[in-house]
Amino acid sequence: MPLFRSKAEAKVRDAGYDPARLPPGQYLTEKWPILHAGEVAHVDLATWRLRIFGEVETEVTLDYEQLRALPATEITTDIHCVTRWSRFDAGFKGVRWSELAKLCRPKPSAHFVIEHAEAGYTTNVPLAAFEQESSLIAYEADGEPLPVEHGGPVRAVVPHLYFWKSAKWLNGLELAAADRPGFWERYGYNNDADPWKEERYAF
Ligand SMILES: Nc1nc2c(c(=O)[nH]1)N[C@H]1C(S)=C(S)[C@@H](COP(=O)(O)O)O[C@H]1N2
Ligand SMILES: [Mo]
Repeated sequence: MPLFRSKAEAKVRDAGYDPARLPPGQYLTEKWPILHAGEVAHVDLATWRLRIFGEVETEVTLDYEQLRALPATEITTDIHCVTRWSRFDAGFKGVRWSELAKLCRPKPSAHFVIEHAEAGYTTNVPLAAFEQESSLIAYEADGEPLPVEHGGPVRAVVPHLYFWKSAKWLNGLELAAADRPGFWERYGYNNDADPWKEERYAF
């Protein structure tokens, strides 16, 4: 739809951004939409754990304090939802996969990560996606503790893929030898989810 595309690009230009930052079929939103299946999960910080398991030499379980004690990284990134909104310059702070890899030591057979979240939400990505410098296990957004409606206390942020690949209310990272479709992937979303290739749906 070239008309929609040019309108969306014009809005990006008017907002002072380079239109080249907008992936095909997306539009810019200034606010941060809240999107998830089911209810907001209310996670108790005291009992929250991140379990890293599967194809690892050492299974690791971190509580919130232990996660916060690891070297942190801050990123500013654009995020893209498959429902077509994009938000620019979202700020996140958290821990890179490289830090967690030092603790769990992935086996050579580990090629995929299944993100596990509250209420059974899962999503699958290649381990290589997690290894990207812009991917984080995030506990802050825009300088504040991650709001519960955006997945607090801890969510995944894999911003180069459509945002359903970034599980809110994260509680597990399963390293897997073989790929396994997650929640939306089983409902026909594209397994690869590259917004620049418009990999929205499987068919
Ligand atoms: N646990 C969980 N994480 C989830 C989802 C979900 O339904 N449950 N939805 C995904 C989708 S489709 C999007 S676009 C983003 C939205 O994140 P936001 O609400 O912080 O914008 O969360 C992703 N992570
Ligand atoms: Mo989404």
